[in-house]
Amino acid sequence: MIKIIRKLTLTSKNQSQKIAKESSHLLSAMKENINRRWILHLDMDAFYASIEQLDHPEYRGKPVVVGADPNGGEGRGVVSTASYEAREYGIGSAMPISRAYRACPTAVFLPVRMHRYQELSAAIMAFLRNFTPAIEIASIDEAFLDLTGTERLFGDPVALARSIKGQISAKFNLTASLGLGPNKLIAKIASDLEKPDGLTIVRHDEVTTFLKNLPITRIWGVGRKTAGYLEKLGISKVGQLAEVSENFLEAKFGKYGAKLAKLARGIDDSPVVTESERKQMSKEITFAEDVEGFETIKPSFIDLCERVGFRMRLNNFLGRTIIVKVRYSDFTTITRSRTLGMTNHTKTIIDTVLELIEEVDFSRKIRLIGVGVSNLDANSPEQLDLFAEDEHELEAVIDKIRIKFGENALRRGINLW
Ligand code: TTP
Ligand code: MG
Repeated sequence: MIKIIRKLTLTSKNQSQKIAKESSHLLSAMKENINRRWILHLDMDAFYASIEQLDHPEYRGKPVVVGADPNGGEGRGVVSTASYEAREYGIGSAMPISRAYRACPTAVFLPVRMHRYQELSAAIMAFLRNFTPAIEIASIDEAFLDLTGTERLFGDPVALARSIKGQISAKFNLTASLGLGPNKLIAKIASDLEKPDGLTIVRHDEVTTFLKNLPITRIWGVGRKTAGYLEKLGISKVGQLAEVSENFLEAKFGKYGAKLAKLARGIDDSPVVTESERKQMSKEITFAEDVEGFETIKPSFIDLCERVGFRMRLNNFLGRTIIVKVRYSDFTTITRSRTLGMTNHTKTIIDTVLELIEEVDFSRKIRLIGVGVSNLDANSPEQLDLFAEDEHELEAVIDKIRIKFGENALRRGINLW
């Protein structure tokens, strides 16, 4: 009897040990799964300029600058982007167009053909949706894809990233740079590292080594001011920043400091936010050099309105509140907003923004401007048809025709405003 009891106790002890072992395996597998996200970031190379070179073979291999009219070096406004050939001359986005002209007067200077870029952007994003519904369209030429759990359908995420890259260049005749990593931060840094036409894979156990020697400005939110302060302390590499205590950074930079400590260690839990989960659509430009004067800055505001409006229509969104943001060179920031009826019409956004910025002081040097629409509502297709009766909302329909049949199918009066 004693033997039997002992045996029973032994069995149940063994069993409970086995169960404990299994559940700890399960837990760590689950934990690992949580930690084992695979995020892909894709960013097209020299997007506007590459499209110009695609549409005009005679511009291929030449320095191409897309943006404001250089007007023989007297032009106002800024560069939207430059081809990699033009970058050799030090030309880049947000630089005054007059400076770009001085750097390379023989470059091909072209105006922005926003509708053409939007048309290709829409096609590329639609293609990317084939791989995962968890896609965050971060800008006109940039998206995050959460590939976690897509293995069963598409196999290894590393092979999938390679295949997506190949398919983009085969389908669209444009190159993209991709970064694959355990989170958005790493994926974004990775996609930028080997531009153009790059593919950088950072596996989960490679994060620390990957970040170690990168400059701290690669980390989200580390701008001139933060970097300047840290550099005075002798911290210029991410690896050095990762050794600074979270408490210290929090004491110095507040809430962002705590986040910064995590980012420096490669920790970023931020989710890929799909368009339907988005609370606000906004777009900002940080000028390469601080700029002043309404006439200089107005085209950039209009450009931002175009980009925000298109993305809203692309995603069937309507929004109520239009917001503008202006950050001066001393980092003081002002925002102005106005709440209207529901809209996603570029002209309404532009009209409202132009009214809102009437109160802005353009005689001071400006570092950054932004345009956003909040109070968003997903629009149903039925609503869209209803609105289409209205002249304003016709634009949504026009976009769709344009996306389907190409830019020349319908052309909007370019100087509508
Ligand atoms: P980016 O992806 O920042 O630049 P890019 O695609 O031209 O070059 P890269 O190879 O470095 O990615 O921006 C995408 C497009 O957005 C760009 O082609 C033009 C537009 N844009 C502006 O109009 N103004 C700006 O200040 C920036 C940064 C981009
Ligand atoms: Mg790009």
